[in-house]
Parts: sequence; C-alpha cells; structure tokens
Amino acid sequence: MNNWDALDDQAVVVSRALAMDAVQKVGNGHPGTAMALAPVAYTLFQRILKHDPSNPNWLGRDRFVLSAGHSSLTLYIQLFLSGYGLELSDLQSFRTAGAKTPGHPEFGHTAGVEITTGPLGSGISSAVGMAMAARYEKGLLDPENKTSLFEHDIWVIASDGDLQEGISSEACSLAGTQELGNLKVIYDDNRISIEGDTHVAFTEDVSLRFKAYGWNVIEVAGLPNGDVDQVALENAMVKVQSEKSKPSLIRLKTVIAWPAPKAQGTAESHGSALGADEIAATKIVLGLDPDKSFDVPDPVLKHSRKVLERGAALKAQWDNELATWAKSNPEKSELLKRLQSRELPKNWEQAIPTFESGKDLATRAASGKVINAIAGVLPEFWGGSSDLAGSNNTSINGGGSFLPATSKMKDATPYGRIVHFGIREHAMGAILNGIALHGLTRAFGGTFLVFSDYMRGAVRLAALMNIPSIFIWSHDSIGLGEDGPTHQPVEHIASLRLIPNLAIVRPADANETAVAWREILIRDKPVGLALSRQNLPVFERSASNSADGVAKGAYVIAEPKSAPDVILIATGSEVNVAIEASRILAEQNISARVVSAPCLEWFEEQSDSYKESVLPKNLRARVSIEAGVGAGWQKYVGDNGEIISLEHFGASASAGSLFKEYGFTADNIVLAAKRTIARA
Ligand SMILES: Cc1ncc(C[n+]2csc(CCOP(=O)(O)OP(=O)(O)O)c2C)c(N)n1
Repeated sequence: MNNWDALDDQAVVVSRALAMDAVQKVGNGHPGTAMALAPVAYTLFQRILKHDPSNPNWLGRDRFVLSAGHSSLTLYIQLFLSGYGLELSDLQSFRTAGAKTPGHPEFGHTAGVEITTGPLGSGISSAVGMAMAARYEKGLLDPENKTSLFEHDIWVIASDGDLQEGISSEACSLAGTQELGNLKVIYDDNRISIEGDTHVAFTEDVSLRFKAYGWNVIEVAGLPNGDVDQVALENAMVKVQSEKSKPSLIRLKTVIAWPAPKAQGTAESHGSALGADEIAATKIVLGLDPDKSFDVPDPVLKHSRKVLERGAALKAQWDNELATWAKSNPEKSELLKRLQSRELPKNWEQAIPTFESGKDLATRAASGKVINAIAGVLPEFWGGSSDLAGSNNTSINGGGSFLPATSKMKDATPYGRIVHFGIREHAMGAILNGIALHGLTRAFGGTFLVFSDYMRGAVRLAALMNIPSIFIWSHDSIGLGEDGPTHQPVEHIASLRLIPNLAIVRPADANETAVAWREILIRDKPVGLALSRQNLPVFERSASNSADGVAKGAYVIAEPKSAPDVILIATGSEVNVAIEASRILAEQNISARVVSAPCLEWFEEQSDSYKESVLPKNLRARVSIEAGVGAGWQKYVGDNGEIISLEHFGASASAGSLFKEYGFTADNIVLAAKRTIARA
C-alpha cells in the first residue's frame, strides 16, 4: 500500500504522545515501548489486520496478540484510534480502578483484547494455539478447501522478554514443526529490558534460532535516526501475509522511547513515567504543542476511524460469502452455528459410557474410553499430551495426528484430532488457552499431575480468563508407585485448588470419571482432571448413590443403615478405602457415612440445604482422606475432625506398600473415626 499520508504520520505522532501522557497522568506504567511501537501497531490496525472494530468477535477476523502485555498502551491507543469503543477518557483513566484500560490487557474486560497478557512468553505461546485452532477449525468446516472464509492470520507483537522465556521456545519450536503459516510475529528487537542492555543475559542470534525452528525470518532495520522504517516494515508485513507454509518472524529493530531526547534507548523508559520536562521536550521533537496533553486533533481521529468503514465492508463481504457457502454446505453451516453457540449436539451425553461394577479400572483408563466416546459425537473435541498419550490415555482412536500435510509421520493429517505437544508442558497449557480463546472447539491436554507445576502459569491464566481449557493430569498420587517421589504429586491437588476459578476434579471410579467428563463439557469452564494410574474398583451404584452426584461436587456414596456417627470424606482413589473402613466400622456398630468429594469447587456452588444434606453441621465427627497434603481439609472436617493426609514426599515402592506405610488404610481410617467420635 502506498497511500500513507500526512494524517497517518500525525496519527503515529499522536499515538506516541498519548503513550507518554497516559503514563504521566497516572504516574506509573510503561511508556517507552508503546512510543517506539506506535507505527507498528498503527500500521497493523489500520492497514494489515482483517478486522471490524464494530464487531470485535467477528469469526473471520485476524487475531492480534500483544504478547508484551506491559506495553498495553500499544494496544489501547490503537483500539481507541480504530473505534473499538475506547475513548480518550479511557486512556486518561489508564491503570485506575474500574477503567477499561487496566495495567495489562485483560480478556473479557476490554473489547478488542483477544487475550490476557502480562506474564511474558504466554501470549506468543497462546498465539501458537490460536494458529493451530484456526487450522483445526478449517478442517471441521471446510476440509475440501472450497472457501477462504475460515482462513485468517494470528498476529503477535513479542518483546525480548517474550523470547527469553522458555515457554516461547517450546511453543515456537512446535509452531515450526506444525508449519503454521498463519502465524506472524513481530519481534520488537530493542535490546532493552528492565536491567538494561539485554546482552547482560541474552546474546543468542534470535534470527538463526527461529530459522532453526523452521520459521520464515525477515529482518527490518531501523531508520538512521532511530525511528521505525514504516515502509520497510509494512513491506515485510505484506510479504509475510503470503507466506502460507511457515510461521513468520519479523525481527524489527527499534529504539525504546524514541524520539524522547534523553529517555530514548534507556531501561528507565521501559517502566516509568518520562516526567513533565522530558515529555515537553519530546513533544517539541514530534512537532506538538508541549503545553497540551491528550491532544487528539479531530482530523486525525476522523482519519483513523475510517478503519470502521473498511472493517464493516470487509465483514459485510465475508457475511455474503458465508451466506453463499451456507447454502451449498447446509450441514457444515449447521455445525458452525452449533459451535458458535457452544451448544452440544442433541442427546450427545447418551454416548458417554457407564461402567459395570465388579471390574477394576484406573480412572485414567476410564477417561480414555470416555474421551473416545465423546469424540464420536463431538467433532470439535480434540487434544493430546506432552508425550505421555499412552500413560494419560488421551488419544482419540483413528483421529489422526495433527500435523502439516508435508509430514511423513504416521497417521499425519493437517486436521488430525490428536495433538503431539512434545515434552513441553508449559507451552501445552498456553496452547490450550489459545485454542480455547480462538473459539469454536474444545481441546484437552495431558501430562502427569506432578508436572502441572510446569504448566502452572498457563493454568492460572486459563482460570483468570475464565476460558474452558481442559487439563488432564494422570498419575495423581503416590498411587503411581515405583517411579518414586519425583513423579508422585503430594502438594499438587491442594495447591491447584488454591487457584481461584479453577475446578479440580478427582473422580473415585470409572463412573465418576464419565460423569466428570459430561459435567466438564456442560460447564465449559477452566478445569483440571486428576486421574489415577492404578486400578480402582468400580462401585455398585443405585439411585441413592448415583455417580450423577459428581455434578454437585460431593455426594453421599455410602450411607449407613442408621443415623451416621461419623462422616468419612474422601476423593479419588481414597474413596474405596473409606468405604472399606465404613464396613469395618459397621461391624463394630459405628455408623459411617462416606462422602465422595470429586470436586470441592463444584460442591461450594451448591445450595446451603444441599451442602447441609451431605455434611450436616451438627455431625462434628469427620475424617477426610486424600493422598496428598491436608491443606484445605480443615474447612470440611472442622476443629473436631481428623485429616488423613501426606505431609512429606513419597518414595519409590509399590502403590500398595506406600498406601499402607503412609496410613491410607481402612484400619487407620477406623482409628481416626473413633478418635473424632470420642471428641465430638
Ligand atoms: C514471566 C514474567 N517475568 C517477569 C515479568 C516482569 N517484567 C515485565 S516487563 C519486563 C522486561 C521486559 O523487557 P522486554 O521484553 O525487552 O520489553 P521492553 O523493555 O522492550 O518493553 C519484565 C522482566 C513479566 N511481566 N513476566
């Protein structure tokens, strides 16, 4: 494009000034990068992105991920100039209570913000997930490639910090293997981070690294005066738009805080207000009135808001094409409507198996069967594992491996339902988030529960964004046995429960696993599923202890004949031990109710009367049993209760011997029950 005019120059100048003014007004924030990147973001939003500011959720849009979330003004200023609903007053209330312009971009809070960013490395990694999702969705809706309706790009601005973080290496390596041609990253190579010159810690050749990942790399130098070479940058952007078989990295040299006379090129400008004098001096360099702040001349705003018309025209054209496509593809069109509304197909839950009692089964194995059953009725259901598919039971039989058309790997297909994440747990978490954010599908990813630590940043972001990422964590306790303490989660379930808005589901048997999956898909929220490696009995069920109780988080799984003297509350593999204890207690004329509590978060949502029916307040004799640290259980067992837990690391030995040694036995539960009854 060559129609860049004086008003475009002026809009970039104004963007730079707004970045300085917004930070100066509130007294904190990150001006330097937003100043330097103003022409980059302006060019993207005005000239490159396929988007419609009036319809921020338009399915056909390109996605934009500001991975360097600290530079939120880079995004907010363009959302304002493009007409996403942000106004000057929103920039004036930057980083203040209730503003639409919080310190870091927050998904669901500000129209046009596609993802919450701030933890460096996470945005670019989730963008890889978005790019994967775009391909999978194309496969769902247009596998024969009859239309370009479902093709769009994922654009990212990433900083030094983003590329230093390990998660981005994991994700970008996978993006290369996956040949994600729809992924376009602009790397802001300004050589500055908080401690100064990035060369104190970061000297690798990023271009060579990305080439080695299989990326298409273009380097764009800055102008001699330090400004971004807008023409060269836009040329590079246009060039990478036509690159379809490799992800692209535009390595762009910039000078942080350009053109501030003193602040440019300094680490200080990264995260502090420039100060009134420096701002005035910079405004003079920019040709602005140094006495004016938040000054946006009408012609500039009018000009930049023309993107609204362009966006509306793009969207209208897309809508027309969609209508034509829908006529000749009625089934796919119905599918699209269903996916957009996030409805599940009619009677889908009938596909979920029930398991007969009498045969032992690990909950990971039950989960694998349920996943395959669900996959049969939900084409939007896909996922994989970080190289533990056989252990996590996450493979969809016959689903094909999600790999590019050029791949020589077994069962490779570009629209495959099985994702091989490689041994990259953190990236897997972020990629799942990107897939969830992209919209139409439902994806899961598995590893061992102990490695949820490696994913925690991504899990927290899923919870914060309230998006339906499904984390599958098998080998959920010392019950995994011989691999020993490096592989035995002890503190993980309790610590994951600490994350707000994340449900942790730990089913006790195969049928609880089936109901858990049904509930996970109905609820459509961030969730972690903790599954046993070891076989567990499949309980006898009747109307009074149906596994449907899982939907309420906790329920009575075994009720004594007479009024209970004590309540045994257990989760997962410890429920059957609690039931066994209740039988021993019954022989001794002690009535024990057993409560299976697969998901405390779902239980907390229930009515007071339901909670009272499961855990009556006046029944103060209570024992909790969970093969992990006991933190959190006090709330359920009360001052009078007993917590059977594991407060130290495990050991390499058989599951049976560890359960015995650490007190997860019926006999030990019986003793604890008697103690709590005696105190009650
Ligand atoms: C995971 C993570 N670690 C640390 C931080 C704190 N932090 C915010 S910005 C920043 C420096 C970033 O430098 P760079 O990525 O080069 O950004 P620029 O200075 O160019 O804006 C750091 C360490 C963070 N946001 N995320």
